[in-house]
Amino acid sequence: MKILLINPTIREHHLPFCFPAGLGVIAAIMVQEGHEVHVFDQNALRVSNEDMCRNLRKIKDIDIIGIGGLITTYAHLKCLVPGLREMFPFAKIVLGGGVTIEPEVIFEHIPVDFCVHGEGEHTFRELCDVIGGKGGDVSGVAGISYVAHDKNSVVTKPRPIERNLDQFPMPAYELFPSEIYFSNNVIKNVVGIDCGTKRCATLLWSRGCPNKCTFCWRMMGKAVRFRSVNLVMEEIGFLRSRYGVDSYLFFDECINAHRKRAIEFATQLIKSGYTAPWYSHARVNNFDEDLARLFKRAGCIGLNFGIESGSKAMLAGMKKNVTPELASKAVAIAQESNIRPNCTFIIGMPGETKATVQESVRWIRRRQVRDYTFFFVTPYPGCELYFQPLVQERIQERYGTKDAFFSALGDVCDLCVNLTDYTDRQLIDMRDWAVRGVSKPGWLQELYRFMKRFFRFLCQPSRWLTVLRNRIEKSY
Ligand code: B12
Ligand code: SF4
Repeated sequence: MKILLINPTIREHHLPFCFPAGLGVIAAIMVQEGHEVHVFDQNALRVSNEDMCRNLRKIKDIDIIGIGGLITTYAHLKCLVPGLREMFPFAKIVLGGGVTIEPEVIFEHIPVDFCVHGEGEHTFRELCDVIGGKGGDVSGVAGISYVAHDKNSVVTKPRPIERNLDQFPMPAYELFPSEIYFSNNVIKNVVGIDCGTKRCATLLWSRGCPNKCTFCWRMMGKAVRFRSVNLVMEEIGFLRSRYGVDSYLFFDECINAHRKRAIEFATQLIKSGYTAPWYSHARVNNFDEDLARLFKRAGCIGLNFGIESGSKAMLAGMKKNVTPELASKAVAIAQESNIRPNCTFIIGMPGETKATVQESVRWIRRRQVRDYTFFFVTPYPGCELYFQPLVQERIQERYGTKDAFFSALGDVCDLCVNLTDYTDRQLIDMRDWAVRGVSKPGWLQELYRFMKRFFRFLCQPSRWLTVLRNRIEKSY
C-alpha cells in the first residue's frame, strides 16, 4: 500500500531541532512491511499548509495518511486535515500521538477516520493490514478509536505497551530531512551549551517514567523500558558516519529513573570508547557522586532537572516526591562534577503564593544556579492535574469548550489556565519578578566559583587521572 506520513509543524518560533522519533520508527516498520512509504516533514521544512498540499499533489493514489503529534498540534491539525481530506478523498486518515487523548473532541472537529492511542508501532501496522484487506476488522485492532456506522464513536481495548523495545527498528532517518534537525544543534542553540560540536541528534534509550508528578502526562506508561545499549550505540554509530553527528540529546523522560540501569548505560558508553558530549533529563533523586562521575566520563555535559519549586508544600502538592534539600544536593553534585545543571521551575499550581515563589527564588540564589526557567503550570489533557475539579472548572470558565482549550494549548511559557487565587496579571508579574529576582552571579562570584571548583579538582587525583585517560583515549 501507499502510505504517506506527515510530521506537522510544531513550535514555529523555534528552529526545528527534534527528530520525530515516534513517527520515524513507524516509518521504518512500514518499510519493513513492504509498503511504499512517503514522508512529508512539514516541521523540518517549515512550509505552509498550501505549499505542502501543492507538493503532495505529485503523489498519486495514497491509501493511508498517518499524521499526528503532541496535543499542542491540535489547532494546526484542525486547519491542515480538511485540506488533506479534500485532496485525498479515498485515503484513510489516521491520527496518532498525544493529540488523540480525547477522541470525541477530535472526531467532532477534525475529519480523520481513525485515532491511534498510545504507542503506535503495532497499532498502525495492524490497522494498515486491516485497511489493506489482509483480514480482520478494525474493531479487533487494539488502541484505536473511530466513528461507527451508527455515528457513535468506538474505542477499542487499550494497546499494551511494548516491553521489548529492541524489536523496533531504528527510525527511518533517510526518509526524513534529518540533516535539518541535526545541524540546528539543539544543545548549542536551544539548551545553550556550546561545547564546540556541530551536529546534535535527539534520540531515546528508554521509554516511560515510574514517577507520578501530577502535571505530567506519561503516555509511555509507568514501567520504564530500555533499549539495549548496543542498539543505541549502533544508532549513534550510524548517525555519526552517515550525518556527521557529534553530540546527542537523550530525550528520555528520566535518564536516571533506575540508578542501576543508568550506571550500566554510562559504563557501556565508556567501554564503547565513544564518549561524545550528551545532554538529558534527570531526576534529583537517584543522583549521587558516583553516578555523576560516571555520567561525566561517559560524555554528559549537562542535565535538565525539573526542580519545579523551592517550597516543600508545593512539591508535595505536585506529588514530586522530592524535597528542596534533595534537589539542592543533586544540583550541587552536578555542579561539582562539571555537569551543567539546567533547572526548570513551575509557577501557578493550585495553592501557589508569593511566599512559595519566593522560596523558589531563594533556592536558586542559594544554589547559585546559572540556567533556570520559570514555566506556567499547564494542565495538559491526560495528566492527573487535568482531572482535578478545580482545574476542570477553570478550563470551563475560561474556554467554554474542550475544542477551544485544546486550540489554545502551546508552550508552557504562556499562561493558559490560572489555577491560583491571583489575577492573570498578578501571576504573570510574579513570574517576571521571580526571573528578575534571581540576580545572575557577577564576575566575582563566577571567579570564586571557578577557584572553588579548581581547588576541589586539585585535591582529587582520581579526577586528574580520568581527565588524562579521556584525553589520551580521544587522541587515539
Ligand atoms: C521530544 C519531545 C518534544 C519535541 C517534539 C517531538 C515531536 N515532534 O513529537 C519538542 C521539543 C518540540 C517538544 C515540545 C513540547 N513538549 Co514534548 N516531549 C518530547 C519527549 C521528551 C519525547 C517524545 C518522544 O520522542 N517520545 C518517544 C516516541 C517514540 O514517542 P512519541 O513521539 O510519543 O510517538 C509515539 C506515539 O505518540 C505514537 N505516535 C506519534 N505520532 C504518531 C503518528 C501516527 C500517524 C501514529 C499512528 C502514531 C503516532 O506512536 C509513536 C511510537 O510509539 C516527551 C517525553 C517522552 N520522553 O516521551 C515530551 C512530551 C511529549 N512533551 C510534552 C510537552 C508538555 C511539551 C511542551 C508542551 C512543553 C513545553 N515546554 O512547552 C512542548 C510543546 C510546545 C508546542 N508549542 O507545541 C508532554 C506531552 C504533552 C501532550 N499531552 O501531548 C510530554 C509527554 C512530556 C511530559 N511527560 O509531560 N516535545
Ligand atoms: S515530570 Fe519527570 S519525573 Fe515527573 S512523572 Fe514526568 S517524566 Fe517522570
